[in-house]
Amino acid sequence: MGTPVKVYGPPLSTAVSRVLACLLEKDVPFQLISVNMSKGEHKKPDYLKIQPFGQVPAFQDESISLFESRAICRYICDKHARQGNKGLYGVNPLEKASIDQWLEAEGQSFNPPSSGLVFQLAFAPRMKIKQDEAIIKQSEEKLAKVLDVYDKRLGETRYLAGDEFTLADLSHLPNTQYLVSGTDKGELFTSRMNVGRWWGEISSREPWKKVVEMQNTPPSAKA
Ligand SMILES: N[C@@H](CCC(=O)N[C@@H](CS)C(=O)NCC(=O)O)C(=O)O
Repeated sequence: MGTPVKVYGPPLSTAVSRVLACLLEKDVPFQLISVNMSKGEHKKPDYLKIQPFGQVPAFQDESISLFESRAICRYICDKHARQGNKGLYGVNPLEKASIDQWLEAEGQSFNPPSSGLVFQLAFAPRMKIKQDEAIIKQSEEKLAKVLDVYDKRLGETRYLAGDEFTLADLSHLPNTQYLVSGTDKGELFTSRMNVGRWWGEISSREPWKKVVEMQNTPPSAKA
């Protein structure tokens, strides 16, 4: 077995947790490297060499450093196509096209309103930042429209890209976890029959449960 890949950033970050979920689905050993964001470590020159935007996660494997959680997940799946969950990123161009389409839908349509809500409702109070009611209202309305499309799709197929769990579903886990478990907006998901069924299925997968466990383990309790 080679050297474990390195993931920089806290599991509480949605983008970091996306990469962790992918690594666990693919059975890829990793080393999680702490980046203390409250001390601004993600803006320090050494860190900016591997993540020039000063965000988490950053990722290193062999000679490559990567940023952007969805690009990192695609790389992990391509490199380790034959291990762990082998169908996570599809096994042929047709499957990959559908997975990529729904991954893009997540990044372009689902993520903007859902991450807006996560920030306003879950992070702003912890950071003692005043919540912006206009952003909350606008994000909720936008997310509801996206989830109507998802509900129709998930009435036709078990998962977004077809009948198997893929990277497209996985990529929705981080924001949805916060909204369902940490805010009063969970009904956006659970009140929609097919979206609610889908959320129940994707959030009960062992790799994701492990990520949630990591999020709930205080840094001091980690080995
Ligand atoms: N599109 C990026 C987003 C990364 C991102 O927004 N990370 C947040 C934490 S979830 C962050 O580092 N925020 C601190 C900052 O922007 O200064 C990805 O998916 O990796």
